[in-house]
Amino acid sequence: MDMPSSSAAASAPAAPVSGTTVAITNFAFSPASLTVKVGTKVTWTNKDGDAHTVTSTGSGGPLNSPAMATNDTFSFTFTTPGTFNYLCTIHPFMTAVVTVTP
Ligand SMILES: [Cu+2]
Repeated sequence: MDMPSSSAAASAPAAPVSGTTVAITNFAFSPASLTVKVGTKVTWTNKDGDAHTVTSTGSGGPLNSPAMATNDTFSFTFTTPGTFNYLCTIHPFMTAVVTVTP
């Protein structure tokens, strides 16, 4: 679990799929498909100038963020395995999925 602590320039858009962060940028979730193990805390960060939400598709889903302003974050810890589809309720064309494995 070595984490580079250097503050060296992060100019490359490195987005490891194994990470637990999702960026919201250019009206899209990145990565749009994230796989994590159960118990993982996933954090979304709104990098856009527009507000977005992280909201489970359909009813009764666990994801239900408030509208996130620029640079706001929203975190959720997935405690059950499954496939969790979500979208931005303000821009419903923004869809993505988190797959939680046992
Ligand atoms: Cu949005």
